Amino acid sequence: MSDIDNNNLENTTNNGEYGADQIQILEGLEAVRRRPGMYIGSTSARGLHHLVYEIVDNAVDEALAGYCTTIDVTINPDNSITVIDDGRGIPVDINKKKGISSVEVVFTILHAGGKFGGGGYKVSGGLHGVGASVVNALSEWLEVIVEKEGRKYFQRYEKGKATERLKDIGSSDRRGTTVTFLPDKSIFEETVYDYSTLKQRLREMAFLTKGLKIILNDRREGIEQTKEFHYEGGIKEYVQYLNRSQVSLYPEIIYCEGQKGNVYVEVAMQHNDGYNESCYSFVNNITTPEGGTHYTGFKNALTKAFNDYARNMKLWKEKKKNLSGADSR
Ligand code: TTJ
Repeated sequence: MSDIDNNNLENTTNNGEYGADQIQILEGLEAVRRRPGMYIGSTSARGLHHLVYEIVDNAVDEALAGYCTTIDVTINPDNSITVIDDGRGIPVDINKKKGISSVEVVFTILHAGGKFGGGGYKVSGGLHGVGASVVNALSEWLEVIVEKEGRKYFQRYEKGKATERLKDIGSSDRRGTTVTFLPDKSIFEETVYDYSTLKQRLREMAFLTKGLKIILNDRREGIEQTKEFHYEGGIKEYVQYLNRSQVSLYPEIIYCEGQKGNVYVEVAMQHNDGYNESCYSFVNNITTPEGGTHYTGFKNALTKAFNDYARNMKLWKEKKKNLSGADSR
C-alpha cells in the first residue's frame, strides 16, 4: 500500500490489520457519504448551500479570534466554490497523534477543529456544526492552499480522500487559507448555486460579525456580479437595515453589549410605528427562530425597564398600572 493510500478513508494499518483509530476515522467520512442528510440536513439545494456556510464558518471563527479581516467567496464557472480568508492559515505541522498534517486532520477527521472535543475555540456555529471534513466528504474534489510564514502549501482530496500529502509548493507574501470544492453530483439533487441565497446568508454573517468584510463573487458566464458586505456597526447596522423602509419612532438605535463569564451578549433595537414586532435572536451566529432564554430574558428586561422608568417618572395616573411586554415592544 502506498503512503498516499494509507489515508483516513482506509481501514487498514500498514500491515493490513485494522487500527482502532482508523476504524473510527473510516466510519467518520464513509458515514457522511452514506447518510449525508444526517450531517448537513438535506441533499437538496439547502444542503448544497450549507456546504459553503460550513467552510465560511471556519474563516468567521478566525475573524472572531481577531486574526482575519476579509473573507472572499466565489462561485466559479463550474459551480465549484472558492473561499479565501486572510487569517493565520490552518496549521501545517504534523499532528503527532494522527501522523498527518493538521490541515489533513481538519479535512479528513469528523468534528476535528474545536466544537466537538477539539480546542474549544469555535464560536461560529454552522447550522449543524460539522465542519470542513463533511464538506470534503461530499465533494468530488477539494483543494486547500495555506499561506503562512512566507510559504505556500497545497493539498487535494477526492471524495474526502487525500490524493497526496500536504506539500510546500513555493513562496508566498500573503497569509491565509484558500479552499475550493466541487459538490459531488452523485450526492446532491441540486448542484447549481443560487447567488441570492448565498448573498442573504453572507450579509447576515457580516452584520453579526462587526468589522468583518465579506465579498461574494459570481464568475459564471453571463451572470457575473459581485457584492461586498462590511458593517463596522454590526447588529446596530442590522437594525438600521431592517428598519430601512419603516418609520422609526426616534433617530437613534439603542445598543448595548456585556459579558458575564465567557458569555458575550449584544442587543440593538429601534422601535418603529408598525404593529408587528420583528425581533431576531441569534446564538453563536445562528438564528434561533423559536427564541430561547436569551430572547425571553431580553423581553423581560425591556418590559421591566419601561415600567421602572414610568414609575420613577410618575407617568402613571393609577397606582398599579403596568405596560405589558407586547406594549413595551
Ligand atoms: C487555528 O489555530 C492556530 C492558528 O490558525 C487557526 C486556524 O485554523 N485558522 C484558520 C482556519 N483560519 N482560516 C481557517 C479556515 C479557512 C477556511 C476558508 C476553511 C477552513 C476549513 C479553515
